[in-house]
Amino acid sequence: MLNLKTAGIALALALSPLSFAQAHDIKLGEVSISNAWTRATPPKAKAGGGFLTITNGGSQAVVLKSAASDVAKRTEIHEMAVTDGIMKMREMKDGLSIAPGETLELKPGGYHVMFMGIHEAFTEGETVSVTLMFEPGGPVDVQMPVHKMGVKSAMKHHSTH
Ligand SMILES: [Cu+2]
Repeated sequence: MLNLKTAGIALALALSPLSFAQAHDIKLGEVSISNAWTRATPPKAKAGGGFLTITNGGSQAVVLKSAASDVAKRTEIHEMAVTDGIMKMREMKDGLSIAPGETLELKPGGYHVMFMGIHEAFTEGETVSVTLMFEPGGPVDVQMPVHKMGVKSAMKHHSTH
């Protein structure tokens, strides 16, 4: 005879979801990609930024060479930095190199994926698809959930999940 109380606990464990961080992690060989996100844009916006965390668990450097997406005319890898007191963005033409053992966070105010000439505004709750080209490693498709307009981090904004 099955003990119903025990069966109930077993079922609850079986149904408990993976943590979201784990569910969103993407493995590309020794490289893992996590916490990919973007944020909503004003209706007439021409551009949007994409963010993610890249961890290189391997023994050689990997380079995020480029990015591509159907949502924009051009998709570039950018750096945002203060030069002579002015916040400026520039394209990282050679890509972003991630040393062995290094974790690099692309985030507002720093490195980011730049969607230029977006065809439609990004709407909170939707998802933006982007293909990232790593060397070595090749292309990997990443889904970026669209968070609230103006948020600085995806971490404080998990209520919609
Ligand atoms: Cu930019």
